[in-house]
Amino acid sequence: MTDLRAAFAADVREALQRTPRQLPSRYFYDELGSALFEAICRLPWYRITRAETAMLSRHAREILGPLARPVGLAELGCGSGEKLASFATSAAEPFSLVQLIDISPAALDMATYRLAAMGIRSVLAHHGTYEDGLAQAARQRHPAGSLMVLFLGSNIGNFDPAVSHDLLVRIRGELREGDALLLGSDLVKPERDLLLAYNDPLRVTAAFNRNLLRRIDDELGGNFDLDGFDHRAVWNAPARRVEAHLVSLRRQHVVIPAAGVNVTLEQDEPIWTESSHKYEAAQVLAEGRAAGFTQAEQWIDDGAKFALTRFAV
Ligand code: AVJ
Repeated sequence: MTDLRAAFAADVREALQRTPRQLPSRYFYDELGSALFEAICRLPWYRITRAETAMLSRHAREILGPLARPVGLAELGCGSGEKLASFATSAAEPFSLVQLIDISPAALDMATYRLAAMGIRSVLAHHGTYEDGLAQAARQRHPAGSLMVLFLGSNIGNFDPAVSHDLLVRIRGELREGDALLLGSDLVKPERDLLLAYNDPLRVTAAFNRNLLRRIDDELGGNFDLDGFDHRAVWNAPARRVEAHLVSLRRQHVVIPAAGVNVTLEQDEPIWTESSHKYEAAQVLAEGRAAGFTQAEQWIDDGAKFALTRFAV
């Protein structure tokens, strides 16, 4: 068994044994999952990607303004690289080095290809978690100028407050004076908008969620019956997050040989697969400060309710 598959198996086992049962959202992004996420980004009800891409393009020069040249970029969770490409086009200046970090090899290939097609060839791709990729990116940064870490798309929203704080501290710890973090955060908005974004009428998000079971069946020999689960999105107001669940439609036995899992799910029992935290704009600034960043500038899309914040060291 490869290391990656062993880690997948161990994480699935650990999460399914919790109360309530869970599965880790970072495993959504196999090849099919990444393609389904790309489709979600094009749904009219899911506005994050379009809003952020437009802001990155509109404010590129301002965002880069105070950074020492040449600027090197490192994007955590670059996905297909579409946002980075649009940022680079609008920036209209060369970057010393662009580093891509993603958990999905398919996404890294796509992003590298996209940047190469634009003539950006000083690219390093790091396959792995944010923590490992970030450490790699710091080690391999271009010696001159500054480094800007991009953590976009409200990817930070998948983490509980304590974990996201630790991640911001870790990012801050890898940066030097003159460097920056560009953080994309989805803001609190009316519940009906949130539920449409995470339970879309085309059911693409439901497929994205269920694909995690399909992946476990394929890669770990699981016996999940995809028709035996309903996708459910709920707004947890006190915790300020949308939660995605897969609800067991009947009492059923789940066996995943490669993960050593043998459990019984009751009818209506949920498996909690994802949290997408939503923020107040001022809260984002406070969290940056709590992580040790001293300066911040923020751009807000009032229609989509999305914030881009540049934290400087
Ligand atoms: C990529 C984690 C930011 O939480 O909004 C989209 C993933 N899940 N629809 C999010 C997602 C369901 C997305 N992030």
